[in-house]
Amino acid sequence: MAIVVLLVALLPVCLAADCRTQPLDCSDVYNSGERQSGLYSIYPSGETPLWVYCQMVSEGDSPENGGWTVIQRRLDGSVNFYRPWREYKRGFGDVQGEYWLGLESLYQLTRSRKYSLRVDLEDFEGRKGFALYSSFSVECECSGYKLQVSGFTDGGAGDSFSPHNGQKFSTFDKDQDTYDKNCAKEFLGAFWYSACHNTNPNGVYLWGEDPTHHAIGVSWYSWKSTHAVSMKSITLRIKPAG
Ligand SMILES: [Ca+2]
Repeated sequence: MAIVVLLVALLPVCLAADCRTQPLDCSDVYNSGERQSGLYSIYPSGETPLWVYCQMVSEGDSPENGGWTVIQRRLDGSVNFYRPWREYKRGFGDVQGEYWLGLESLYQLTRSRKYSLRVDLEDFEGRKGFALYSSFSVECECSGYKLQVSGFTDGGAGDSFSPHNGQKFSTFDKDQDTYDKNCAKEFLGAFWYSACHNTNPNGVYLWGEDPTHHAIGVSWYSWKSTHAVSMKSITLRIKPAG
């Protein structure tokens, strides 16, 4: 009996996932009372801190407020996004500017909670649009960091992400697409390419419309009906669903 009592005493007070003391993502930071968008540490893997940009408040649209974790951002072409697998796996860039959070962190986050995804776009004429997805997750590296995305809501930009549902992630040095060539090399990016893309968020930062090299820019086809127009900015951010 004494042993049983001792074992019970040694158990954590709470076994539920929400007993964590460190924030898993920006929604935890938000729920702790922070309302200022900016840089915060989160703990997707439970131990190692990761700096990210937390977008606490959206422009005017109150239902969208509440601690978004930015997982990808392009703003000004200051960071090179044509990088190998190991970089896309661990993440790169400047969390105050352009960056990619990292596939392993995306896997760790989305295996812990159910997330929604929002993609915000702005062109060089100042026009804005977005796309919202009620479900977003990334499978393990053992599955090629396969993408699961669904539940589209149109924010004026149309749906260029759902066509990539079910695809594995590809970089120029790891071809997991469904094309007989290498999509990452063809279109100078890294993405959940099929054969090949409806959007190229990690493509070449072009300064607006440039049809010189087909579909290498940061395009979102359903908004512009062409791959020749590259975005001024694109942000991918996630928040626990519901
Ligand atoms: Ca291929």
